[in-house]
Amino acid sequence: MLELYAWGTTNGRRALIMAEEAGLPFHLHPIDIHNGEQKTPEYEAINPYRKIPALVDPDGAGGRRQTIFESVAICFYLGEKTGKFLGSPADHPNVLKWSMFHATNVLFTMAQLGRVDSPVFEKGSHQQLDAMNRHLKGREWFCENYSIADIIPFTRVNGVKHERVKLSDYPNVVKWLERVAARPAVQKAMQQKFG
Ligand SMILES: N[C@@H](CCC(=O)N[C@@H](CS)C(=O)NCC(=O)O)C(=O)O
Repeated sequence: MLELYAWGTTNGRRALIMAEEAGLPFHLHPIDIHNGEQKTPEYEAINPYRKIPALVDPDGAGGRRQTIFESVAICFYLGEKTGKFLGSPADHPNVLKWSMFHATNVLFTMAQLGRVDSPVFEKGSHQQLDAMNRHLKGREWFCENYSIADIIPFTRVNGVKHERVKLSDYPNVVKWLERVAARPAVQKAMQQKFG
C-alpha cells in the first residue's frame, strides 16, 4: 500500500488530492509540522529536506521501494503509475508545459504573495493570473482534459487572499477553481481533518 505523509497545508493537500484522484489504496500518515514531526530521523530518511509531503511506494517500478518528496513530483509519480491525468499523447506536451508553468512560477510567486509585502510578488501574481485567465477563456481545464496541470496549481491559487490581488478580477480562473473544487476527490482531500 502507498504511504502518504502530509499535513493540511497547501503543499500537503496538493499531494492528498493527487492520491485521492489516483484511486490507489493509500495510508495517510499525518505529520504535525507544528510539532516537529517532520524532523524525526525516520521521516528524514524519507525526505532529507524534512518537509511534508512525501510518498512511499513499496511496490514501485521493478518491484522497488520508492520514496518521493516534493508535492509536484508526487503528482507526476502517481500520474505515471496510474496512467491518469497526464493527457493523451497528443496533449501530453500541453500538460507538461502548464504543469511546469505552475510549478516554477505560480507556486512560488503566490506563496510569497501571502508572506512578503512586496510589489514584485504582486506584479508577478497579476501577470500569472492574467495569463491563466486568458488561457482559460472558453476552456474547462488547462489542457484538453482535467490533468495534473489543474491539480498542481489548485490549492495555491485557491488560497490567494490579498487586498490588491483579487481573484474576482480573473473570472475564468474563479470558474476553473469552482470546477476543480466540485470534484469528489478534491472535496474529500480538502475536507480531510488534520490534528
Ligand atoms: N516544494 C515543497 C514544499 C514543501 C513545504 O514547504 N512543506 C511545508 C508545509 S507546506 C513544511 O513541511 N514545513 C515545515 C518546515 O519547514 O519545517 C513541496 O511542494 O512539497
